[in-house]
Amino acid sequence: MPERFTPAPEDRFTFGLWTVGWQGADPFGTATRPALDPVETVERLAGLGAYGVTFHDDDLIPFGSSDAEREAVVKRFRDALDRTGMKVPMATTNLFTHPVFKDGAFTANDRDVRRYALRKTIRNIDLAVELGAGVYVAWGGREGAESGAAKDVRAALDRMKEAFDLLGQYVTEQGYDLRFAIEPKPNEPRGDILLPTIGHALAFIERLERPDLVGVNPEVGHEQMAGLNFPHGIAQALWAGKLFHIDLNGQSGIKYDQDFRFGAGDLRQAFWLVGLLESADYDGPRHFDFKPVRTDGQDGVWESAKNCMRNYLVLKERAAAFRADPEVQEALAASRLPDLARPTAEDGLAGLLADPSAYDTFDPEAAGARSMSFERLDQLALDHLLATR
Ligand code: XLS
Ligand code: MN
Ligand code: MN
Repeated sequence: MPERFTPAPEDRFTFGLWTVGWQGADPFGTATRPALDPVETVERLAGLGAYGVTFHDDDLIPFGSSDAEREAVVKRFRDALDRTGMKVPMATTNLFTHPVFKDGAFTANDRDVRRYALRKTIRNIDLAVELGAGVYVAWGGREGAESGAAKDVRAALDRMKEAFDLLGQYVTEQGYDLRFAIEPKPNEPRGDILLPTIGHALAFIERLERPDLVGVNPEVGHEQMAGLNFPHGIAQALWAGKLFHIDLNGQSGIKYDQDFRFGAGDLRQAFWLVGLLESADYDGPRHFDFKPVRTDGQDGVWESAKNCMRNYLVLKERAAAFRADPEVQEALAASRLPDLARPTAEDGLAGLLADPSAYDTFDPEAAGARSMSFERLDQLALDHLLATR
Protein backbone atom coordinates (compact mmCIF):
# COMPACT_ATOMS: atom_id res chain seq x y z
CA MET A 1 0.00 0.00 0.00
CA PRO A 2 1.55 3.36 -0.95
CA GLU A 3 2.56 5.43 2.08
CA ARG A 4 0.29 8.26 1.07
CA PHE A 5 -2.89 6.32 1.84
CA THR A 6 -1.90 5.46 5.40
CA PRO A 7 -4.01 7.46 7.86
CA ALA A 8 -2.61 9.51 10.71
CA PRO A 9 -4.37 11.25 13.64
CA GLU A 10 -4.05 14.59 11.75
CA ASP A 11 -6.58 13.22 9.26
CA ARG A 12 -9.15 13.31 12.09
CA PHE A 13 -10.73 9.91 11.34
CA THR A 14 -13.09 8.69 14.04
CA PHE A 15 -15.31 5.62 14.49
CA GLY A 16 -18.31 4.84 16.66
CA LEU A 17 -17.81 2.00 19.14
CA TRP A 18 -21.01 0.56 17.66
CA THR A 19 -19.58 0.40 14.12
CA VAL A 20 -16.67 -2.03 14.40
CA GLY A 21 -18.51 -3.42 17.42
CA TRP A 22 -21.58 -4.41 15.40
CA GLN A 23 -22.06 -8.12 15.94
CA GLY A 24 -24.16 -8.69 12.85
CA ALA A 25 -27.60 -9.15 14.41
CA ASP A 26 -30.27 -8.03 11.92
CA PRO A 27 -34.06 -8.51 11.71
CA PHE A 28 -33.54 -11.94 10.12
CA GLY A 29 -30.57 -13.36 11.96
CA THR A 30 -28.65 -13.41 15.17
CA ALA A 31 -25.12 -12.18 15.80
CA THR A 32 -22.33 -13.66 13.70
CA ARG A 33 -19.47 -12.12 15.67
CA PRO A 34 -18.57 -11.95 19.35
CA ALA A 35 -18.84 -8.71 21.33
CA LEU A 36 -15.88 -6.36 21.21
CA ASP A 37 -14.38 -4.81 24.31
CA PRO A 38 -14.40 -0.99 23.92
CA VAL A 39 -10.82 -0.92 25.21
CA GLU A 40 -9.72 -3.29 22.45
CA THR A 41 -11.57 -1.10 19.94
CA VAL A 42 -9.68 1.98 21.11
CA GLU A 43 -6.37 0.15 20.87
CA ARG A 44 -7.02 -1.40 17.46
CA LEU A 45 -8.28 1.85 15.94
CA ALA A 46 -5.33 3.77 17.35
CA GLY A 47 -3.04 1.18 15.75
CA LEU A 48 -4.74 1.80 12.40
CA GLY A 49 -4.12 5.55 12.61
CA ALA A 50 -7.52 6.83 13.75
CA TYR A 51 -7.89 10.06 15.71
CA GLY A 52 -10.67 9.05 18.03
CA VAL A 53 -13.78 7.12 18.97
CA THR A 54 -17.38 8.04 19.68
CA PHE A 55 -20.11 6.18 21.55
CA HIS A 56 -23.72 5.93 22.62
CA ASP A 57 -23.98 5.80 26.41
CA ASP A 58 -25.02 2.14 26.27
CA ASP A 59 -22.15 1.13 23.92
CA LEU A 60 -19.75 1.93 26.71
CA ILE A 61 -21.78 1.39 29.86
CA PRO A 62 -24.27 -1.47 29.49
CA PHE A 63 -27.87 -0.35 30.11
CA GLY A 64 -28.82 -0.91 33.76
CA SER A 65 -25.25 -0.80 35.15
CA SER A 66 -24.87 0.29 38.75
CA ASP A 67 -22.98 3.48 39.58
CA ALA A 68 -19.96 1.45 40.70
CA GLU A 69 -19.94 -0.58 37.46
CA ARG A 70 -20.29 2.63 35.48
CA GLU A 71 -17.35 4.20 37.23
CA ALA A 72 -15.13 1.17 36.64
CA VAL A 73 -16.00 1.04 32.93
CA VAL A 74 -15.33 4.73 32.45
CA LYS A 75 -12.00 4.47 34.27
CA ARG A 76 -10.80 1.60 32.07
CA PHE A 77 -11.94 3.46 28.95
CA ARG A 78 -10.27 6.67 30.00
CA ASP A 79 -7.03 4.80 30.71
CA ALA A 80 -7.13 3.36 27.19
CA LEU A 81 -7.66 6.85 25.75
CA ASP A 82 -4.74 8.22 27.76
CA ARG A 83 -2.48 5.34 26.76
CA THR A 84 -3.23 5.62 23.04
CA GLY A 85 -3.81 9.37 22.70
CA MET A 86 -7.23 8.69 21.17
CA LYS A 87 -9.85 11.45 21.51
CA VAL A 88 -13.62 11.46 22.02
CA PRO A 89 -14.82 14.38 19.87
CA MET A 90 -18.47 13.29 19.92
CA ALA A 91 -20.91 11.23 21.95
CA THR A 92 -24.59 10.43 21.67
CA THR A 93 -27.47 8.70 23.46
CA ASN A 94 -29.10 5.38 22.77
CA LEU A 95 -32.79 6.31 22.70
CA PHE A 96 -33.89 3.39 20.55
CA THR A 97 -32.85 -0.08 21.79
CA HIS A 98 -34.77 -0.55 25.04
CA PRO A 99 -38.53 -1.24 24.67
CA VAL A 100 -39.22 1.90 26.73
CA PHE A 101 -38.35 3.85 23.56
CA LYS A 102 -40.55 1.83 21.20
CA ASP A 103 -42.70 4.91 20.49
CA GLY A 104 -39.81 7.34 20.51
CA ALA A 105 -37.99 9.32 23.18
CA PHE A 106 -38.28 13.14 22.99
CA THR A 107 -41.54 12.70 21.07
CA ALA A 108 -42.97 9.55 22.67
CA ASN A 109 -46.68 9.92 23.34
CA ASP A 110 -45.99 9.03 26.99
CA ARG A 111 -44.78 12.04 28.98
CA ASP A 112 -42.84 9.97 31.55
CA VAL A 113 -40.88 8.36 28.73
CA ARG A 114 -40.03 11.80 27.36
CA ARG A 115 -38.81 12.98 30.77
CA TYR A 116 -36.72 9.81 31.20
CA ALA A 117 -35.21 10.28 27.71
CA LEU A 118 -34.11 13.80 28.59
CA ARG A 119 -32.54 12.66 31.88
CA LYS A 120 -30.73 9.78 30.14
CA THR A 121 -29.39 12.26 27.58
CA ILE A 122 -28.30 14.79 30.18
CA ARG A 123 -26.51 12.07 32.14
CA ASN A 124 -24.44 11.15 29.10
CA ILE A 125 -23.82 14.79 28.18
CA ASP A 126 -22.00 15.14 31.49
CA LEU A 127 -19.79 12.18 30.60
CA ALA A 128 -19.26 13.41 27.04
CA VAL A 129 -18.00 16.75 28.32
CA GLU A 130 -15.78 15.04 30.90
CA LEU A 131 -14.17 13.07 28.07
CA GLY A 132 -13.60 16.21 26.00
CA ALA A 133 -16.40 15.97 23.42
CA GLY A 134 -17.35 19.18 21.59
CA VAL A 135 -20.34 17.76 19.70
CA TYR A 136 -23.35 15.82 20.94
CA VAL A 137 -25.26 13.92 18.24
CA ALA A 138 -29.00 13.39 18.40
CA TRP A 139 -30.38 10.77 16.05
CA GLY A 140 -34.10 10.42 16.59
CA GLY A 141 -34.19 6.75 15.72
CA ARG A 142 -37.67 6.01 16.97
CA GLU A 143 -39.15 9.51 16.78
CA GLY A 144 -41.77 8.68 14.18
CA ALA A 145 -44.69 6.46 13.31
CA GLU A 146 -46.06 3.74 11.08
CA SER A 147 -49.57 5.13 10.93
CA GLY A 148 -51.04 8.59 10.41
CA ALA A 149 -53.24 8.28 13.48
CA ALA A 150 -50.41 7.20 15.78
CA LYS A 151 -48.58 10.53 15.94
CA ASP A 152 -49.73 14.13 15.96
CA VAL A 153 -46.73 15.40 14.05
CA ARG A 154 -47.21 19.07 14.96
CA ALA A 155 -47.44 18.24 18.66
CA ALA A 156 -44.43 15.93 18.29
CA LEU A 157 -42.42 18.79 16.75
CA ASP A 158 -43.42 20.98 19.71
CA ARG A 159 -42.05 18.30 22.04
CA MET A 160 -38.90 17.91 19.92
CA LYS A 161 -38.32 21.67 20.12
CA GLU A 162 -38.96 21.58 23.86
CA ALA A 163 -36.33 18.84 24.24
CA PHE A 164 -33.64 20.74 22.34
CA ASP A 165 -34.51 23.97 24.16
CA LEU A 166 -34.11 22.20 27.51
CA LEU A 167 -30.85 20.54 26.46
CA GLY A 168 -29.56 23.89 25.20
CA GLN A 169 -30.48 25.49 28.49
CA TYR A 170 -28.71 22.71 30.37
CA VAL A 171 -25.37 23.03 28.55
CA THR A 172 -25.55 26.83 28.75
CA GLU A 173 -26.23 26.80 32.50
CA GLN A 174 -23.43 24.27 33.05
CA GLY A 175 -21.06 26.43 30.99
CA TYR A 176 -20.29 23.46 28.71
CA ASP A 177 -18.58 24.06 25.39
CA LEU A 178 -20.83 21.58 23.61
CA ARG A 179 -22.95 21.88 20.49
CA PHE A 180 -25.68 19.55 19.26
CA ALA A 181 -25.85 17.90 15.86
CA ILE A 182 -29.17 16.49 14.69
CA GLU A 183 -28.85 13.41 12.48
CA PRO A 184 -31.62 13.12 9.89
CA LYS A 185 -32.86 9.77 8.58
CA PRO A 186 -36.02 9.13 6.55
CA ASN A 187 -37.06 5.72 7.96
CA GLU A 188 -35.81 2.58 9.73
CA PRO A 189 -36.48 1.58 12.40
CA ARG A 190 -39.76 3.58 12.23
CA GLY A 191 -41.88 3.53 9.10
CA ASP A 192 -41.30 7.29 8.90
CA ILE A 193 -38.95 9.24 11.11
CA LEU A 194 -39.38 12.92 12.03
CA LEU A 195 -36.74 15.33 10.67
CA PRO A 196 -36.14 12.92 7.76
CA THR A 197 -33.61 14.93 5.73
CA ILE A 198 -30.97 17.63 6.12
CA GLY A 199 -33.45 20.19 4.85
CA HIS A 200 -36.09 19.31 7.43
CA ALA A 201 -33.49 19.50 10.21
CA LEU A 202 -32.15 22.88 9.06
CA ALA A 203 -35.63 24.36 9.02
CA PHE A 204 -36.39 22.92 12.49
CA ILE A 205 -33.20 24.34 14.01
CA GLU A 206 -34.20 27.89 13.13
CA ARG A 207 -37.28 27.52 15.38
CA LEU A 208 -35.24 26.70 18.48
CA GLU A 209 -34.45 29.04 21.36
CA ARG A 210 -30.71 28.65 20.80
CA PRO A 211 -30.29 27.92 17.10
CA ASP A 212 -26.55 28.67 17.29
CA LEU A 213 -26.04 25.66 19.53
CA VAL A 214 -27.57 23.23 17.06
CA GLY A 215 -26.38 21.97 13.68
CA VAL A 216 -26.58 18.75 11.70
CA ASN A 217 -24.78 15.41 11.52
CA PRO A 218 -25.79 14.14 8.08
CA GLU A 219 -25.07 10.52 7.13
CA VAL A 220 -24.25 9.58 3.53
CA GLY A 221 -26.62 6.61 3.38
CA HIS A 222 -29.51 8.33 5.11
CA GLU A 223 -29.93 11.03 2.46
CA GLN A 224 -29.39 8.45 -0.28
CA MET A 225 -32.13 6.25 1.23
CA ALA A 226 -34.41 9.16 0.32
CA GLY A 227 -32.92 9.36 -3.18
CA LEU A 228 -31.22 12.66 -2.41
CA ASN A 229 -27.84 13.96 -3.54
CA PHE A 230 -25.63 13.85 -0.45
CA PRO A 231 -22.96 16.34 -1.57
CA HIS A 232 -25.72 18.83 -2.38
CA GLY A 233 -27.17 18.41 1.10
CA ILE A 234 -23.72 18.86 2.66
CA ALA A 235 -23.15 21.97 0.56
CA GLN A 236 -26.38 23.47 1.89
CA ALA A 237 -25.46 22.55 5.48
CA LEU A 238 -22.06 24.21 5.00
CA TRP A 239 -23.70 27.23 3.41
CA ALA A 240 -25.92 27.55 6.47
CA GLY A 241 -22.90 27.20 8.80
CA LYS A 242 -24.50 24.05 10.26
CA LEU A 243 -22.19 21.18 9.37
CA PHE A 244 -21.13 20.35 12.94
CA HIS A 245 -20.31 16.67 12.27
CA ILE A 246 -20.64 14.06 9.52
CA ASP A 247 -21.32 10.30 9.30
CA LEU A 248 -19.46 8.73 6.38
CA ASN A 249 -20.46 5.37 4.92
CA GLY A 250 -21.71 3.72 1.72
CA GLN A 251 -25.20 3.07 0.35
CA SER A 252 -26.47 1.68 -2.96
CA GLY A 253 -29.63 3.57 -3.75
CA ILE A 254 -33.05 3.68 -2.13
CA LYS A 255 -32.97 0.63 0.14
CA TYR A 256 -32.65 -0.32 3.78
CA ASP A 257 -29.85 1.45 5.69
CA GLN A 258 -26.89 -0.48 4.31
CA ASP A 259 -24.11 1.23 6.27
CA PHE A 260 -21.39 -0.08 3.95
CA ARG A 261 -17.83 1.04 4.50
CA PHE A 262 -17.00 4.46 3.07
CA GLY A 263 -16.22 4.20 -0.65
CA ALA A 264 -18.66 1.33 -1.27
CA GLY A 265 -22.01 2.27 -2.77
CA ASP A 266 -22.21 5.50 -4.73
CA LEU A 267 -18.55 6.16 -5.50
CA ARG A 268 -19.19 9.22 -7.64
CA GLN A 269 -21.04 10.98 -4.82
CA ALA A 270 -18.21 9.97 -2.47
CA PHE A 271 -15.71 11.63 -4.84
CA TRP A 272 -17.67 14.90 -4.95
CA LEU A 273 -18.23 14.76 -1.20
CA VAL A 274 -14.55 14.43 -0.30
CA GLY A 275 -13.67 17.18 -2.77
CA LEU A 276 -16.27 19.40 -1.12
CA LEU A 277 -15.23 18.69 2.48
CA GLU A 278 -11.57 19.23 1.67
CA SER A 279 -12.13 22.47 -0.22
CA ALA A 280 -14.70 23.91 2.20
CA ASP A 281 -12.46 24.06 5.27
CA TYR A 282 -14.65 21.62 7.18
CA ASP A 283 -12.43 21.03 10.19
CA GLY A 284 -14.60 18.57 12.14
CA PRO A 285 -13.91 14.86 12.45
CA ARG A 286 -14.34 12.51 9.49
CA HIS A 287 -16.54 10.09 11.36
CA PHE A 288 -17.30 6.63 9.98
CA ASP A 289 -20.69 5.21 10.85
CA PHE A 290 -20.65 1.90 9.01
CA LYS A 291 -21.27 -1.78 9.67
CA PRO A 292 -18.70 -4.37 8.62
CA VAL A 293 -20.70 -6.95 6.61
CA ARG A 294 -22.02 -9.76 8.81
CA THR A 295 -20.57 -12.43 6.51
CA ASP A 296 -17.12 -11.55 7.79
CA GLY A 297 -15.27 -12.39 10.95
CA GLN A 298 -13.05 -10.08 12.94
CA ASP A 299 -10.62 -9.93 9.99
CA GLY A 300 -13.28 -8.14 7.95
CA VAL A 301 -14.02 -5.74 10.79
CA TRP A 302 -10.50 -4.31 10.91
CA GLU A 303 -10.04 -4.61 7.15
CA SER A 304 -13.14 -2.49 6.54
CA ALA A 305 -12.23 0.06 9.22
CA LYS A 306 -8.81 0.47 7.63
CA ASN A 307 -10.38 0.80 4.19
CA CYS A 308 -12.90 3.46 5.23
CA MET A 309 -9.89 5.67 5.94
CA ARG A 310 -7.90 4.49 2.93
CA ASN A 311 -10.79 5.20 0.57
CA TYR A 312 -11.20 8.68 2.01
CA LEU A 313 -7.50 9.41 1.46
CA VAL A 314 -7.57 7.97 -2.07
CA LEU A 315 -10.58 10.14 -2.93
CA LYS A 316 -8.90 13.15 -1.34
CA GLU A 317 -5.92 12.64 -3.64
CA ARG A 318 -8.15 12.06 -6.69
CA ALA A 319 -10.23 15.17 -5.94
CA ALA A 320 -7.08 17.28 -5.53
CA ALA A 321 -5.71 15.95 -8.83
CA PHE A 322 -8.97 16.91 -10.53
CA ARG A 323 -8.79 20.47 -9.19
CA ALA A 324 -5.09 20.86 -10.04
CA ASP A 325 -5.41 19.65 -13.64
CA PRO A 326 -4.98 22.64 -16.02
CA GLU A 327 -7.38 21.03 -18.47
CA VAL A 328 -10.00 20.87 -15.73
CA GLN A 329 -9.46 24.53 -14.93
CA GLU A 330 -9.94 25.31 -18.58
CA ALA A 331 -13.05 23.11 -18.75
CA LEU A 332 -14.48 24.78 -15.63
CA ALA A 333 -14.01 28.15 -17.28
CA ALA A 334 -15.59 26.85 -20.49
CA SER A 335 -18.58 25.76 -18.39
CA ARG A 336 -18.64 29.24 -16.78
CA LEU A 337 -18.28 28.01 -13.23
CA PRO A 338 -16.28 31.10 -12.21
CA ASP A 339 -19.15 33.24 -13.45
CA LEU A 340 -21.56 31.72 -10.91
CA ALA A 341 -19.40 33.15 -8.12
CA ARG A 342 -20.10 36.65 -9.39
CA PRO A 343 -23.15 38.44 -7.96
CA THR A 344 -25.99 38.74 -10.43
CA ALA A 345 -26.59 42.43 -9.68
CA GLU A 346 -23.60 44.07 -8.00
CA ASP A 347 -25.12 47.21 -9.55
CA GLY A 348 -28.17 46.69 -7.30
CA LEU A 349 -31.82 46.59 -8.23
CA ALA A 350 -31.65 50.10 -9.72
CA GLY A 351 -28.72 49.08 -11.91
CA LEU A 352 -30.50 45.93 -13.00
CA LEU A 353 -33.63 47.87 -13.93
CA ALA A 354 -31.64 50.55 -15.78
CA ASP A 355 -29.51 48.09 -17.75
CA PRO A 356 -30.88 47.63 -21.31
CA SER A 357 -28.54 44.64 -21.89
CA ALA A 358 -30.30 42.80 -19.06
CA TYR A 359 -33.55 42.68 -21.00
CA ASP A 360 -34.19 44.96 -23.97
CA THR A 361 -31.15 43.98 -26.01
CA PHE A 362 -30.58 40.58 -24.39
CA ASP A 363 -30.80 37.77 -26.93
CA PRO A 364 -32.36 34.72 -25.26
CA GLU A 365 -32.04 32.68 -28.47
CA ALA A 366 -28.28 33.17 -28.59
CA ALA A 367 -27.93 32.49 -24.85
CA GLY A 368 -30.09 29.38 -25.18
CA ALA A 369 -27.86 28.11 -27.97
CA ARG A 370 -24.63 28.31 -25.91
CA SER A 371 -23.31 24.91 -24.87
CA MET A 372 -22.55 24.47 -21.19
CA SER A 373 -19.92 21.83 -22.09
CA PHE A 374 -20.66 19.75 -19.00
CA GLU A 375 -20.00 16.43 -20.73
CA ARG A 376 -16.28 17.12 -21.11
CA LEU A 377 -16.06 18.36 -17.51
CA ASP A 378 -17.79 15.27 -16.15
CA GLN A 379 -15.58 12.89 -18.12
CA LEU A 380 -12.49 14.67 -16.80
CA ALA A 381 -13.84 14.07 -13.30
CA LEU A 382 -14.52 10.42 -14.05
CA ASP A 383 -11.04 9.97 -15.52
CA HIS A 384 -9.53 11.43 -12.36
CA LEU A 385 -11.73 9.26 -10.18
CA LEU A 386 -10.69 6.17 -12.15
CA ALA A 387 -7.05 7.34 -12.08
CA THR A 388 -6.91 7.18 -15.85
CA ARG A 389 -5.52 10.72 -15.93
C1 XLS B 1 -28.55 4.95 12.70
C2 XLS B 1 -27.70 6.09 12.99
C3 XLS B 1 -27.00 6.01 14.33
C4 XLS B 1 -26.52 7.39 14.73
C5 XLS B 1 -26.13 7.52 16.13
O1 XLS B 1 -29.04 4.77 11.61
O2 XLS B 1 -26.78 6.26 11.96
O3 XLS B 1 -25.96 5.10 14.28
O4 XLS B 1 -25.45 7.79 13.93
O5 XLS B 1 -27.16 7.20 16.99
MN1 MN C 1 -26.98 4.41 8.61
MN1 MN D 1 -25.26 7.70 11.81
